[in-house]
Amino acid sequence: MDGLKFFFTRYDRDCDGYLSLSELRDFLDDNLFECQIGSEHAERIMTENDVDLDRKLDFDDFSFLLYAEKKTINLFYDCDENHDGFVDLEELKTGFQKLGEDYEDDIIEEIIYESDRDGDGKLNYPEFRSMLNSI
Ligand SMILES: [Ca+2]
Ligand SMILES: [Ca+2]
Ligand SMILES: [Ca+2]
Repeated sequence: MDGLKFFFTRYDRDCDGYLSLSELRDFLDDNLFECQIGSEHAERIMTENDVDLDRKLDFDDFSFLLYAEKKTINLFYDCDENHDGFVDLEELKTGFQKLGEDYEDDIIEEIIYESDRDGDGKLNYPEFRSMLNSI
């Protein structure tokens, strides 16, 4: 499983392998990519990407939609070792080590603190994304 698949599975609540309009709305409401596309655009996004007109998005459609985010999503997924949807201190430390950067705990704490907007001590996807943009 890769990062995109992970996100897709999280929003495919009834596990039928498709995002329905309401599942797509939830996805847009979470605004993971801070792209300013709110759920009011769900209909349009569905129409633009729903090639076979069954009013559902399959994984290929979803991958196409998120093509530009793919790298960041996979990096997040690699760091989030226990796949709970958050990157915590240990996971971020290991993530940096994989990239050849060995930081002390207090540096990692600092990095998390800078980007941890909801103050829960770990990074969700939007926080992780802004962290990458800031280093
Ligand atoms: Ca579904
Ligand atoms: Ca985690
Ligand atoms: Ca957080």
